[in-house]
Amino acid sequence: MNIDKNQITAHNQQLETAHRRKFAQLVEDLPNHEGILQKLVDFQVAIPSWALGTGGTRFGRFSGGGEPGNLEEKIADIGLLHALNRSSGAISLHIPWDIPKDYAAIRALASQHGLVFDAMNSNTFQDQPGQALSYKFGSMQHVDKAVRKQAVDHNIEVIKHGVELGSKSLTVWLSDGSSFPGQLNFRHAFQHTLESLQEVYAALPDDWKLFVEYKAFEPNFYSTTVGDWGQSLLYASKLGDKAYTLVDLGHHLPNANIEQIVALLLMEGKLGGFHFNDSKYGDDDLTTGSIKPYQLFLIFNELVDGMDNKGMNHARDLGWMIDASHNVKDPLEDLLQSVEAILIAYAQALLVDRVALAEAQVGNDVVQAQEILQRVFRTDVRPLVAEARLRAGAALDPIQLFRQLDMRGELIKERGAKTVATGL
Ligand code: PSV
Ligand code: MN
Repeated sequence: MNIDKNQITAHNQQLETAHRRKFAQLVEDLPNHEGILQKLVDFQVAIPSWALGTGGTRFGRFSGGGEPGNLEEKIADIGLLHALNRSSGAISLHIPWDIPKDYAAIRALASQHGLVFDAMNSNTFQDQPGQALSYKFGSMQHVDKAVRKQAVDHNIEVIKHGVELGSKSLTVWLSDGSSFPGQLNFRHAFQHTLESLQEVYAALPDDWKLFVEYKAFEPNFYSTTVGDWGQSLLYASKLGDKAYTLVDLGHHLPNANIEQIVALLLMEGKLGGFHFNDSKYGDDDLTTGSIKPYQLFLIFNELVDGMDNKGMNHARDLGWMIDASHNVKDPLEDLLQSVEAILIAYAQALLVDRVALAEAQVGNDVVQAQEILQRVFRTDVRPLVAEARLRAGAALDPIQLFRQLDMRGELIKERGAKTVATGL
């Protein structure tokens, strides 16, 4: 199903008077809001092809109905999101869950929806039907060179798919590690992984980036071979200029100071990509901003500060993606909520008075530093984000419109109630 422009206009007309009032009140004290609005309009968050179905846990999966059954339908779903919020203009594919059969047709369909192809994701954490060798004991770290080669070849294959689609980056997330002490020689595992990554890196086109994603634990529960930002940075540094660390918010041990991690990675020019989600306990895959919105704001505060310090373009110079797919919400509504939370945190970070904050820091004025940050965090910037949407031709309230038009009902009519999207 498609959303008609007129449906968006009609929806916006219903809400416009109330919106205008709230927006005018908010910007009374914000002299620079025009520049901020443009940044919000430009900011795009990629949607992963595996987040469009209801996620499962190892205990079960409860499909919500109308889930996309193939890549074309996944693109259509992201097209719907983008039509509703104009901030989801990119798709990130996971191979082999979404192998494109006809590149030209897939490219044409994506561009019809205003979508570009963000980072490609390889998968050596699952065995695929017919696969010669198993990843049970790891892929790039494996003691058997033949397994490592299979993992390297798969990644090179993923790059080839990406080149055909116009993607410019590859994200490598490895589940490699060990579950019991003594299982693994850590040095050998690191060395094998590095050598494997070097082979993939050698196949990377000149204008591509390689993102090395880390994760503290799961599915391995004793050690992970790319377990934290230090290890990821070590690989990325040894690989070369086109290799970067990718930060997934759910991949840290509890209470990790992620804002400090991103500040230092940016300082080193080694932060490449970002996976948004939220969590209470681990890699919970909850909606971004649903549990720790203050942390999200603090992370964005460092992102904006660090990118500005390097003269980076906020919208283009890092890969922004949502990586979440939990098991109880409508996945499309959930993604709309995540994008909204990201834009709110970004808008708040843009509002931080950096001159005053620097003064407070130099003066060791701890109280004032906290006041500056929390003043912004406690400001309701939703009218600013809504205004950016209005200017971009999107809906003032995407979730409300999604429900008004009974889009899930329409998708179920189109695709059936028992469809299950590929993914985890
Ligand atoms: C792993 O937990 C991860 O964050 C990686 O980015 C994967 O590619 C993605 O989730 C989907 O499994
Ligand atoms: Mn991730």
